[in-house]
Amino acid sequence: EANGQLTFVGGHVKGVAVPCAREESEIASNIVYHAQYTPHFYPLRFDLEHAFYAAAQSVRDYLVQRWNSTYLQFHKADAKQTYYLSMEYLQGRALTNAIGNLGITDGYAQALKSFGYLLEDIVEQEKDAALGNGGLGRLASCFLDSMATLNLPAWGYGLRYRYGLFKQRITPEGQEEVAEDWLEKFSPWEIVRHDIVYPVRFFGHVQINPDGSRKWDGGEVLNALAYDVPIPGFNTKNTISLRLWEAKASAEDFNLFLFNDGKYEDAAHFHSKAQQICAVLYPGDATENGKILRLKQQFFLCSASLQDIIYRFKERRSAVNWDNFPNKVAVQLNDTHPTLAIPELMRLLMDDEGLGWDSAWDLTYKTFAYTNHTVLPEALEKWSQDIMRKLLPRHFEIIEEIDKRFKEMVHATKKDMAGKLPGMQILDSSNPQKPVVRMANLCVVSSHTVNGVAQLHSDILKAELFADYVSIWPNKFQNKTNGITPRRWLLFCNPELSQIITKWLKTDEWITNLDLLSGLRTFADNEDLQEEWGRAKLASKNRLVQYVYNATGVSIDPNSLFDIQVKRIHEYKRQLLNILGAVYRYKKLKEMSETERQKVTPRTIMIGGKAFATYTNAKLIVKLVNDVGAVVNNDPETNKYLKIVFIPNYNVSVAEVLIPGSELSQHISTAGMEASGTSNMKFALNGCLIIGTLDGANVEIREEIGEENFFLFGAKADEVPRLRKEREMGMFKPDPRFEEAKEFIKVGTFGSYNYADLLSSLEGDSGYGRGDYFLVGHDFPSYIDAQSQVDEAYKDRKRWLKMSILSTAGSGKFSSDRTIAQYAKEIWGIEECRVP
Ligand code: NBG
Repeated sequence: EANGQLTFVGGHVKGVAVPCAREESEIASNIVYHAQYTPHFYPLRFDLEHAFYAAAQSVRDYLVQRWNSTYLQFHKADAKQTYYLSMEYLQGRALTNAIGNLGITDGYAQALKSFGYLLEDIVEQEKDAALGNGGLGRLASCFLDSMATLNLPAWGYGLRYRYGLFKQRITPEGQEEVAEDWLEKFSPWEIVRHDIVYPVRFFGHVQINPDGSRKWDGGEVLNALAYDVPIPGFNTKNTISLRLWEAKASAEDFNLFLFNDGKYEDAAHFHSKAQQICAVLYPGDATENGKILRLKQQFFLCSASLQDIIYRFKERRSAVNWDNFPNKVAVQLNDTHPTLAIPELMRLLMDDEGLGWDSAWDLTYKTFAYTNHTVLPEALEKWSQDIMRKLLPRHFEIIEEIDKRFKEMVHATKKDMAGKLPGMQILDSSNPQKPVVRMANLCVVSSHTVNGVAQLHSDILKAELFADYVSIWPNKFQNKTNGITPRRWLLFCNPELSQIITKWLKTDEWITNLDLLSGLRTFADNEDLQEEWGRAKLASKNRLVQYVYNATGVSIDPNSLFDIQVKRIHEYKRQLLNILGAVYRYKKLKEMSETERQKVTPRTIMIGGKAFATYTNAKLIVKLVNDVGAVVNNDPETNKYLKIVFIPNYNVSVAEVLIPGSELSQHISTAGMEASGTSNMKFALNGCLIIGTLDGANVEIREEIGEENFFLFGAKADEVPRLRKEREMGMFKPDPRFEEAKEFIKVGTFGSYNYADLLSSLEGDSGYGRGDYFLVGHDFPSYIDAQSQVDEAYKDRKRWLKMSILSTAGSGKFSSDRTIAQYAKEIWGIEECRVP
């Protein structure tokens, strides 16, 4: 409007109900419309792949209208809004989720059937969007689902990586990484917003104006262009955005003169720089170039998102009163990767908007909150001061000033803590050769709230990593135990079990109020429920049998116990403990007579996960699992009783097949090292029992489902330091079974590859990555004992089914709806803003 206020023009705003087709015929004609009029393929063809794209585009139409209404609703209400900043999102596939959340799954199934296609096959056509690594990225995606479902004014910001997390191929040498081309054709969900573009600068210099104000100038400037992905809530019209930034150079940056002179690469220099930024997630950072590129990525996300947030803040009011900013904006930092948002907001407020330091700092402090997701030292980001100063000269000045003022504050108001400043300050120059910026410290000093992701983890943060800050700001630290969306992780991936739950609870309200699952406890002994429960599990197991066969060529027995460990491969997650246990099991089977073997509970052990491309030991673990499997699975004497399968290319879509079919899952990290874990919640929710340590969210899961339904083993977090010390002092005596398992590998049972290097990480007295830092040897005997208890429990089918029902019944707490409601109330201060 003339006064600059935003209103929507066009047909759909006033009084027009948001349509949502339920009729098969209307859906079918929408699909046909897209096949014909928004074509991306050869004309007059409509095979499975074409049908998927046309179907997805037609779903997007329904979403677009809801999406616009949601934007308008937030705009009109001028509600305080949360912006979730994350370098990672593991969205997976979107079709099942979208039609499920819209409640039009049956309509789509029928419409597609009228073209001769099965919805299940159409769904398989979609690429898995893996713009993330592991738990932290999938958590961000679950959070978006809950924000939309709870009708919260909240959004996600991320980067539109050209290639997602690599595709994992398994060869005789182990893991091979292949670029994952999720945008090979196009993504039917995203909408490019050609008019949402912000400049992002790198390098250059700081110019000091006559009045003392500062301006960052020169260097390289690239544009950030917005791509929006719709995030529909369940059973609501609210549809929020995941805004992903792509880097672009402008046409002026293309040097036509050089091009015509035959200097093609030079001519497109800036275009290639732009392409590098969003090429891949976590580019290798061993070189200085690699480090600069990663920092560029982080800053690119932060700068574009904050400019956009400020734009929207201004758009929603005619006169800007900056004091109001933290009443309208909350920014959540998903780990330290988006930390640069802090100095960037300071810069924008001071240098562009003309605020003084004190006001800018006050607003910044009230705006940001930070979630820590790990205590592992190698994951706590530290950036070289030299690189930071070069790439972001103005931000480096601001960080220096924040650090200086923090130290002054401590000297002035917390004198007793002054001695602790070397560990607390942001800039660490203790090594003059390698001065660094400690990003977690910057986050803690600049955020109003800091949280961990499970109770144990939050306690460790307060007692150890951030203990000194607690003395300064006792109320800054909170816990927000992670959660998972029950839509994707039960309703859609396990329809059989969902139907049974709805039938027995006589309501489907559990889908948005997961605590209601506790109602199943009353029926845990009921034989009819147990029978139905067992049948649903078997159906999922059969689907998994088929999947494993297609993916690996290995046939597995649906009547064996399905035992799964899937997660990123890391020494602290102890896939080595799992495989050593499996090797031990195999050796014992070999030593038994056939009559003895017949009494054994048959097992299928499945291990899956990706190893970081440069993480040598993790890659060796992948190879070892495959080598062990190749021998064990082909041993006619024992392979009725034991199979060991490596599941290649683990990702969100694979998880959706594995988790429903699982009976036992392993969450066996060294206590104190896994911040939370979230797959443990998904497995438990699907009636899978857990063998695990008292680590991360395992502690709370065990509390909720009952200790008698959890196979516990291993050292406790508070014992770990002492055990490491004893080990260093040469006081550790390994259990003979542990030695036996290692020896069985060393003698070449599983091929000619020499695993001495890998196994030596479990030997010697001390050191990170040596001297068994992760206490595999210490926990091995109790692990083997817990596994024997599993075997016994499985023989009693009634008991097992009861435990399985109780696992699901106790999983209510682990809904991301609960987690997000807590963030909204206790950190962000935002409220529901529902599209009528
Ligand atoms: C991971 C932790 C997990 C946790 C997820 C989500 C990082 C840095 N951390 O234990 O390892 O479940 O974050 O909070 O990815």
